[in-house]
Parts: sequence; structure tokens; C-alpha cells
Amino acid sequence: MTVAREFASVLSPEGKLEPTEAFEPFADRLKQANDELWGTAFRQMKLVRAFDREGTNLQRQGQLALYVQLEGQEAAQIGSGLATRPQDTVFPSYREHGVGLVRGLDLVKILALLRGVTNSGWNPEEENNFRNYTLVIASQTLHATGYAMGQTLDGKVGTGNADEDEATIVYFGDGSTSQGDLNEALVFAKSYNTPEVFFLQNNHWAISVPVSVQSPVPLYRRADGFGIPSVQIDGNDVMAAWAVTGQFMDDARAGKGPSFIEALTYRMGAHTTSDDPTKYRTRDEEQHWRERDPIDRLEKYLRAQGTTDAFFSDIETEAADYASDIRRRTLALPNPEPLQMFNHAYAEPNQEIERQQMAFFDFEASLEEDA
Ligand SMILES: Cc1ncc(C[n+]2csc(CCOP(=O)(O)OP(=O)(O)O)c2C)c(N)n1
Repeated sequence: MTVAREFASVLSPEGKLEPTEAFEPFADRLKQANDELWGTAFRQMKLVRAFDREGTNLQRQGQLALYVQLEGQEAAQIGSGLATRPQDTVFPSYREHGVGLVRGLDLVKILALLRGVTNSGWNPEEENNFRNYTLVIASQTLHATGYAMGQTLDGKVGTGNADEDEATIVYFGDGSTSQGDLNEALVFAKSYNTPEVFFLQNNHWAISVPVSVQSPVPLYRRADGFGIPSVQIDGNDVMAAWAVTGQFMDDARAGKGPSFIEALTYRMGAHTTSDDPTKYRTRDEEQHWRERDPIDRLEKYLRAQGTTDAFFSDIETEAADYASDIRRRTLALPNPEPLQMFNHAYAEPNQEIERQQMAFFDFEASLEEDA
């Protein structure tokens, strides 16, 4: 396994501020941050990890059809999410529970999807522009690029009003880089100079396929071929994720066009609860990444700054309460009316959907007659 040397990083695994050369262009941004921000980042990373473990437990207990684990990717998600502004739009893939949390999404909505009691789950406009999950690999990169083209056409970019200018950020994995959709999205993004950040979480595995099989060169360098500036960052460093994403989102809102971030991170869990990573990866590799845990390293930093034990124990309690509340509300989710699934397929009445709805109604009624 190769880990690139030249990534932008500032917070070392020991929790010390040790900026790498590649971080230098972003170093000034750290002056806009303070320990309150890092305290917030720490809290959110702990909450989403507690959510993640509860989600896994619920699936193991038969309460969810499937669960998609994010453990290990908290810094990439929380750091980049905290660098967005409310007016920005976020296009996630299916593992971005941490970004959803930062954007204020009630994460029970994600579990409702995975429990099979909703087809989609939320209206992005009511959820701080956090779009629905996408299971078809890389398709969201096209949605994001189209949306970002719209932001430009609507005159919402580069007006000089930092409180109103908009940008889009789209999340995808290393496996997505092998899809045509992403490559088409990059072409259109550059051609139309979209206000967009492509945020790749390279967690080293596309299910059981290692990233080394997909690309002999570091993935951030693919952006070069499209003329899109790119940076590889230490994805387990919340400060680097925040600073680099913040810079690129500012550039996007200012009309400077798209950019590409490759966050080197690791999924500590399985691809989903249907997967068994012991079949394809080693304990040594997992241990290597365990020692780079994003939450531990921020805790070390905060403790060295004099953060009190009480701060950490309060968050521990809050995270446990949060997970219990998620469980309680997930188990209380009502089963949907079967016919409801036809309601949101089209905005306007549609005869074919109405025909299917009637056919389904008759089918359901026939089951009751048989009973
Ligand atoms: C178009 C398409 N092809 C194949 C799949 C099956 N599939 C689901 S997840 C996955 C791997 C994705 O890996 P990556 O993009 O690295 O994201 P990660 O799951 O590691 O976050 C594949 C091939 C799919 N969902 N969509």
C-alpha cells in the first residue's frame, strides 16, 4: 500500500501542528479558526461516530436492511462540511453522514432510508441544501455539475457579496473516479467554469478493489488532464480538510471555477454491513490507519491546548444520549402507506403512474381477500 508523501497536512497523528510544504498555500486560513471551532469539530466527529456505531448495531439486530459505515472518515467529512456556508449546496454519495450532520440534517432520515420506510427521505431545500443520497456510483457528480452550471446562469456566483454568492460541493469515492460520469462531470465543470469543489474521499477500497488497481498515479493528478486545480490532503486531518475546502469554496463562489480535493483517508469498517473486509485486507493495514485515527489526533491537540477533562466527558455523555435518541426514534418510525411511493415520482399528475398505482392497489386488495 502506498501513502503519498506530498499531501497537504497540518495536524500530525501525534496532535501537533506540523504543516507540510503542500499545506503552505492554505496556512493563512488557519488564522480564521480558533479552538472553539476545533472543539465544535471534535464534538461533531464524536457524535457521528456514535451514530455510526448505533447504525451498525441496529442493522445487526435486524432493524435496518443495510448500514453504510463511515468510521475513519470523520475528519474529511466534518472538516470539509464546516467549510461550507448555508447558501452552498452539497451533493453526497451514500456515506456522508458526517457532512449531513454538519449541515443540520436529522440523521434519522438516513436510517429511515436504510430501514426501507421511505424512498428518499428529505427535501434538500428544507435541509440546508443537503441533497439526497445517491447509490448509483458517481451519478451525483453530474447532478452537482448541472446544478453548479445553474448557479452561474442564475447570477449567484462572483457578485462580490460573500454572504450570498453560492458554490456546490460534491462527494464521491475512489471507485467513482473509474466511472464515466465523473469524467463527464469534470469536462462540463471546466468548460462552464462551474462554482464547484469535487471532494474525493479516497478510503483506499472500492468494496474489495484496492485503489492501486484503479490508478497507477495519485487520483488528484487526474484533475490536471481537465485543467482543474487539485490538491491531495491528509483526509484524517480535520484542520487540513477545513482549510483547503474553505479556500476552494471561496474561490468557487468568487467565480474562479472548479477545483478538486483528494482526501486520503481509510474506511475502518466494512463497505456496508453486507461486506466482510477480512476477506480482502490485512490487520496490519487496519492497524496502520487505526494509529492515524482522526478523532484521537484532534483530542491530543485539544488536550495539549489545555482543554479540560470535563469537556471530553460531557461530549462522551452527549454522544451516548444522541445515539440512544437515534435508536429510539428509528424504532418508532411508522411504516408508510404502500400507495405513498407513487406520490412523489412526478411533480405533475402522470397517467402511467396513476395506472401503476391502481394496479398496485388492486394487487394489495387481492392479498386481503386471500387472507
Ligand atoms: C454505477 C454503479 N456501478 C456499480 C455499483 C456497485 N457499487 C456500489 S459501491 C461500489 C464501490 C464504490 O467505491 P468508492 O467509489 O471508492 O466509494 P466508497 O464506497 O469506498 O465510499 C460499487 C462498485 C453501483 N452502486 N453503481
